[in-house]
Amino acid sequence: MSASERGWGGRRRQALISVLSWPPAQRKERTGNRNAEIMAGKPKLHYTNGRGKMESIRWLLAAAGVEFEEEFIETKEDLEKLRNDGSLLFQQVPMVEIDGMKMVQTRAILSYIAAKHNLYGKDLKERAWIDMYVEGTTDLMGMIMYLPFQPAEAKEKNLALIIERATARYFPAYEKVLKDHGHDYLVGNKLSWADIHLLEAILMAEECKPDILSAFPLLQAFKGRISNIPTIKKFLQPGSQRKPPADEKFIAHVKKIFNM
Ligand SMILES: N[C@@H](CCC(=O)N[C@@H](CS)C(=O)NCC(=O)O)C(=O)O
Repeated sequence: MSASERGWGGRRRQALISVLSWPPAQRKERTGNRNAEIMAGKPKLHYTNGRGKMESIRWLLAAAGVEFEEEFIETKEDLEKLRNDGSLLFQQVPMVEIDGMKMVQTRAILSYIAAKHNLYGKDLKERAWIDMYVEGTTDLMGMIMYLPFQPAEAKEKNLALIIERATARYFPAYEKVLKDHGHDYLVGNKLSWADIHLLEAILMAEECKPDILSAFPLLQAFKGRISNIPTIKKFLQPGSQRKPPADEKFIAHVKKIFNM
């Protein structure tokens, strides 16, 4: 490192330390976008205190080893406040404050995080495969996510459909991918967003039917491997920011917030 680089680093550090000592309001007023980004800190997630569309974002951040804060929407008024503040581009959540942006649209948030943390392949083709695998798991998880919102009389039929789709459409496809290339991960022989998303989907599907992986030995091994990655292992432990499956009481609470 040259003396001038050291000097720049030192000056920059000093400047940052001095800026950080200002009260927050003054900091906001006096710093430009660049400093706002430097000091952006932990991403802040705005959603209910449940899984929904935010859960995959929590998973991806946790797997990438990124600490995050959560501000829960507990009432209709909390949601209205975000809307009135102009914080929600399409008046919807999930919303994530990250790197000076207020990001909405789950898929956009996820791909930003995946790219930023090197979980989105090394080239366009790897990205294309990751996208395809992620869309498949998104479709399966979407079916599972909406199950508790359905009327009682539709639930049994829809649960059977989820199990059929998981075991006859989605899991055979991922099992084949792992079998064909013989690698530990879905894409590029390296952990990616696709693996993290698939593990999330597997665990959700197992909540529907505990032995749902019985005909898929490679997916069973995959589940064990990916669950043991230290950041993911930590997220899977009690007390993490991972959310439990929605129960009746929570569904009623969410319906009130979103006027459903
Ligand atoms: N395409 C959006 C859809 C987001 C969405 O439907 N959010 C729901 C909560 S999970 C919402 O904000 N609903 C209120 C509304 O649409 O007005 C995404 O994937 O993030």
